[in-house]
Amino acid sequence: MKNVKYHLLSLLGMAVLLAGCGNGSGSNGALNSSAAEKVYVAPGEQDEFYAFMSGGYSGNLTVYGLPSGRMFKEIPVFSQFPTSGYGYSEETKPMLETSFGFVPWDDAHHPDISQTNGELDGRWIFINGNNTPRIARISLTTFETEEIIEVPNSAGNHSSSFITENTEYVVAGTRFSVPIPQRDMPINEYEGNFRGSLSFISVDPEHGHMDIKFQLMMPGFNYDLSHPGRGDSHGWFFFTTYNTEEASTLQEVNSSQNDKDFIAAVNWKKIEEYVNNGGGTLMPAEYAHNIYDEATHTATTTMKKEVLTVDPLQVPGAVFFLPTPKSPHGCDVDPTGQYIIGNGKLSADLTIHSFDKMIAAIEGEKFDGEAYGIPILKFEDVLAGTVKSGGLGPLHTEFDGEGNAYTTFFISSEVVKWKLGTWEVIDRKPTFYSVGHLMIPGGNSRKPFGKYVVAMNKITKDRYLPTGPEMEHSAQIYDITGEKMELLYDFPTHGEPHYAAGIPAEMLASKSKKIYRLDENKHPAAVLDPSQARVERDGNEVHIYMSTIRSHFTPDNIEGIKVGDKVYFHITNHEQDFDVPHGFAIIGQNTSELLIMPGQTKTSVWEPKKVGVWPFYCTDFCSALHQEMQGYVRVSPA
Ligand code: CUK
Ligand code: CUA
Repeated sequence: MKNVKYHLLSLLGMAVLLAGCGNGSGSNGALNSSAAEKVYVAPGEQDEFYAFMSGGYSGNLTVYGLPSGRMFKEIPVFSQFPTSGYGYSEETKPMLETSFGFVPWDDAHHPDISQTNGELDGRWIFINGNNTPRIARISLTTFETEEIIEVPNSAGNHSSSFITENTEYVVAGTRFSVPIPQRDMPINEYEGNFRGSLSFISVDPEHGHMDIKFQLMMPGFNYDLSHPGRGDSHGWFFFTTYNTEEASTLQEVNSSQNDKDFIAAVNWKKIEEYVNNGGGTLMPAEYAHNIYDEATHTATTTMKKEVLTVDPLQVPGAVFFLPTPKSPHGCDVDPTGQYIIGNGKLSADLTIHSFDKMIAAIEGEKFDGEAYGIPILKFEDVLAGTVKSGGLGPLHTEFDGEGNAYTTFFISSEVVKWKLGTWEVIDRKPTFYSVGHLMIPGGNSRKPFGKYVVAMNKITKDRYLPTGPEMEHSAQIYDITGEKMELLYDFPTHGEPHYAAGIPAEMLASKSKKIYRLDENKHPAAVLDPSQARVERDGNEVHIYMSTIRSHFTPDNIEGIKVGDKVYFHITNHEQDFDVPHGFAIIGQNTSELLIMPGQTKTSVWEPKKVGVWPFYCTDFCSALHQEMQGYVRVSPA
């Protein structure tokens, strides 16, 4: 076994080397004019799909159009964003509060759109922060991050954030197992002492507010990825695991010794019932819950103190392990909910489990031992089939709704199309290079929209003009309407997209919010009429209540400020036209500019250090008199 593993790992290295050799446009992609026509969106015309791509280590979410590959927006989520002042303005700083303090960055991997009856409903999109475990909810009306909840007892929040069929829960699983509760102990005593947690976070159907309903306390494996059951398997959730050896170091020799790791199958409905009947144990746990209120344009943080935990052994029949070769990564469920696909990243074949067979094996109590009291099912009893892919390093699978599945292969750098049920390979196309996730709009729901698959590649190399040592990652869009896939186009992405979620444009565009109404602005420092604009001093704090409209600030010239003061600019944008923000920047400002949307109030703090007369101005070219949007602050000695 070890030899095979070393062989695969060295191939992994080779894929990276080979990537540099891919030259000669003949094999490198789409060259014909029909491909160009398929991605061409003429000036003034609009794309057919929105694609929301995770930003990876940028901590944000980017919005693209498909098929054009044009980037429309970067939505700040876990990272401060100077472009709009997110995470810098007084109103948005609370969004980035955690039990570790202010954490203005994260690593965002898996966006997932809210669903009703297993179909995309376009209300919200959720995404995980991996590093300091958090889940965010973003409104698909305003495209603003509205809520972030921290996940306690978790570390490397990776098997997240996937949504159950009616958005009952957004689910977050731990990648790293850790001591729970955290404590000082030797790392090499990992085995049997570290634990993993799988968090079921309820989503209030009206406002989308999140609340940790329960955390399932699991053995100390790594919980890598997950997906909900749907259709027949609705009520279950599936998680891939690796390091079921519980090695405390994952240098190659120690990990991947087991021939098979597991997919953990969790009957969350059963646990929900247990919890609703008073089951579970409240455990002290500190975590932040941050909510942005659209009426006040302001976020607030609540520190929570405890979380409800559930020991799987207390709920018999709720958790089972399905043996799955070989360090599985992706965990995907087909649109019918019948097939659970585990992609062993150190395996060439794909393992497909059958939900019906799993239920039959559970009912027949046909177990093959247990791990920490959790029954292990027999591999043969739950196996639906194997795809002899011929590829290497399978990672992730999406579905077209026509009975086909598409799996990415990192090492052999390709997308393989195969048929559900017969397991035969239908087509394969190279990616440039070393693809991670892929996305078909709606491709992880009961109703995929088909048409395109987007491959998100890890290595860019020669695809674009060189930009020094660092290249943006590259995405590729393929037409999947025919039997064979056709590569249409490459486009650069931002940060490192892992997963993405796509949705027909018509489901979002018509309900996209165009302005915030000034008469609905409930910000406590809002200036709803320029006559209310004023300067108020309170000790060494100065509050400037300012309004702005093309093409001036009220007030504009401000005197009476002293070195050592803390000056709050509360600025309300009085415009009521779509897409007319005003900006605000003042010399020496060490936070960020503000970008204030029509009807909105935002606040920036400035602590003047030097005596003088200092200008401020609007940073967004808003009218012919934009350059006239200015003012001065006179700063006198303390
Ligand atoms: S992971 Cu990145 S390629 Cu975080 Cu979903 Cu598999
Ligand atoms: Cu307001 Cu430029």
